[in-house]
Amino acid sequence: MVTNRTFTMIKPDGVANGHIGAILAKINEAGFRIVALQMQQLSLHEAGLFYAVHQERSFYGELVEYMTSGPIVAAILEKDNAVEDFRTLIGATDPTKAAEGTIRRLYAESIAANAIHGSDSDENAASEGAFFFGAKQQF
Ligand code: FUP
Repeated sequence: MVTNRTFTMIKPDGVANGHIGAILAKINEAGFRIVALQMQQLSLHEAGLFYAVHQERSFYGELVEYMTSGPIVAAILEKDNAVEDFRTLIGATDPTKAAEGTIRRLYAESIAANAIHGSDSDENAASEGAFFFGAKQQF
């Protein structure tokens, strides 16, 4: 099923480095409508659940710890072809490999502290969005 929504999180480095406003502006300028938005600090339990798909990977422990190190900004975004277009907007996981002008190239610190998350499928966009937002928090 193809939907027109994706889920994003501005990660602790993006928030701590003062990039919330610039990143949200880029998201809007790229034609995405913000339909849900909240700032919060994840617990270890919550971050562990969110990244459970990566639990066998060597970086899982550090990733979970990093994602709880400060507040994040979670959002659901709407646009035609949202998942794919948003992955293009954020760029490659490793900011040194991300294309010029992408959010990670502009704002990320490293492969771990890479400024922003973007869902990689419609199915994950739906489940990740539901992890943070109830139906009454989505507009
Ligand atoms: P992406 O979909 O681009 O966010 O990348 P992945 O799903 O492969 O990885 C999820 C997160 O794990 C990344 F955003 C950052 C972290 N990660 C590392 O810390 N080290 C790695 O080698 C790969 C990913």
